[in-house]
Amino acid sequence: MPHASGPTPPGPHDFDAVVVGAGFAGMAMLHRLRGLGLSVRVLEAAEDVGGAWFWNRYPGARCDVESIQYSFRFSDELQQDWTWSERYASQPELLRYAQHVADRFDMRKDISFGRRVTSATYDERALLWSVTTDDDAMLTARYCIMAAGCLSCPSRPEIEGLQSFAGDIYQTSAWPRDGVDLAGKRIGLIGTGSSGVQATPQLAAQGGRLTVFQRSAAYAVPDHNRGFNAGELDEVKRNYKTLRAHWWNTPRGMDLHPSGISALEVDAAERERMYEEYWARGGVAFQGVFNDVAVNPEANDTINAFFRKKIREVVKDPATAEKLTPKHRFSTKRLCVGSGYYEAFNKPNVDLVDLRENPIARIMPDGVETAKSFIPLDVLVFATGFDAMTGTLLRIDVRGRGGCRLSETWAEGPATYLGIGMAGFPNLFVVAGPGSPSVLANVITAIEQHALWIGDLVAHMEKNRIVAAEPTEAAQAEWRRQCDKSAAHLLLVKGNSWYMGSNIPGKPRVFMPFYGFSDYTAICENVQAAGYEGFVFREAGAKAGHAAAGVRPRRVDA
Ligand code: NA7
Repeated sequence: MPHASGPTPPGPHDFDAVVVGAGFAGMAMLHRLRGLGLSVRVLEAAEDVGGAWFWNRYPGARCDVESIQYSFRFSDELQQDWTWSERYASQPELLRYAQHVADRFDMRKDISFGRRVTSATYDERALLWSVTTDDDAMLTARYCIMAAGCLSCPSRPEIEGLQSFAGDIYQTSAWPRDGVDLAGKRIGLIGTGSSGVQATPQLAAQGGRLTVFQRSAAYAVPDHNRGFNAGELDEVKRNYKTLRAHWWNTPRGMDLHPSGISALEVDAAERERMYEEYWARGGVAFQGVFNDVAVNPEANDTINAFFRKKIREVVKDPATAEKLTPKHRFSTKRLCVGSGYYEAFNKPNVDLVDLRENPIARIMPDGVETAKSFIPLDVLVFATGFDAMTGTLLRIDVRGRGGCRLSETWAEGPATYLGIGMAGFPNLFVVAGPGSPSVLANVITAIEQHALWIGDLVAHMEKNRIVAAEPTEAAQAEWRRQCDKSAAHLLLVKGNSWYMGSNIPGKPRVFMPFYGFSDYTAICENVQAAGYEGFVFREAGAKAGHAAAGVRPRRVDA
């Protein structure tokens, strides 16, 4: 770990740290940094905490990780007091949980709501970050922590005539706070990823007509959601410490009940029995069924065939069943979880448009014209996903040393070290972003690991009078190779998904996360044990600090 001395201590500043985003990542960072005795200001675009669970209020929105696992572990009192009502928590319950955490730890006093960060600029002389928001306010801080989420920059395709649509347009990821009255409406739903799959049965139940526009068919497993049996939660709470330690040491930071066996080492009857067993278990744990379905094309063929069979069993019309059968390999996109998806297409008021054979030609004021027909609509719902992992950070004008722009250094894809730091951007740290397990793990667990690690790094800097830390270019380049290597065996990297940037036209095709939570935590621990190998530290010089150039910025108050 090279040390360079020389810079003076930071000039006068508003806060020790600014955190961008008050979702679970921002809250975890606030808690951690406050625990170090630092002054922290969190800037949040929404009017409340919750991040993804504040915005994604579409009918049917629900977490695909079990609630007992999708929750913070940093406070035993918190996990003992909070009682989940369902195996998979709905959006309203998750939002209540986020609000409970904010209240319980008195977080709101350090959060400014309704302020979207527009730029973050590093002042090399003052060793400070200047962060501006969309109301033209600015604050300065020694550390800038980006906790803005991986799935928080919505993507809506440009379709000819969209502006002319006279009905209502909604996006699943920006659903109106007070809900929408869709009773009896003719609804067009575009997109059949996780959100579209969860929304479909709910929209179909509104009594009107639902037309689902599908580009890629979904692999959708039932969640078999339910309340908890008597004593079930008590048992979990009694064993939380052991359970959390076990989940922490898994490749996904959660329990997928892996069978540990190959789909090819059992005969067809046993394979079928196991698929049915894991189907009955439901949820993302379905992926634990065999250890090679996400890796080996031959094993993968068997799971594709199982889905084909399942869809045919459920969907009565064979032509619709065929359209609903995915043509891409299982695991090359994120597995969708939700109940009643395939069943919805048996309802007389639900239609499916396969956009591969019948693309949208244009949107008209009163509906959608496809290559083959016209579909009259009152409402259009976009469930078309996000500019994932990089979109949120890149819409902030981030400038580091020498004025270098993040948008330029990431032009070929995200470049980070451990997914946490970036060369050229001292003291800017990212929580659960690109280059880390984040979206390929239980994201709350991934967030907590980052909050701990970044907190330790900051504590080390404070203790040793280190005023600036950033990774070397070499460490960053090597990390790119490590990220690619982590996933090289997965079929995921051969497919088209938002993990690869494929859903956004013109986005570089790069595997953006790191695969393997437990491998990742081990690497982070080694880096830390080696004195933060890969980072360059700058220690405070002897001279007194000097003020930031220019006018002193207006302070951002709560
Ligand atoms: P996803 O999973 O990215 O799904 C988006 C869906 O929208 C997917 O079916 C896309 O088809 C479809 N899409 C995207 N662009 C178009 C256009 N131009 N025309 C038609 N269809 C389109 O986003 P979600 O919100 O469902 O889920 C995101 C994550 O949030 C999810 O993984 C959970 O973690 C929560 P495609 O597959 O690209 O052919």
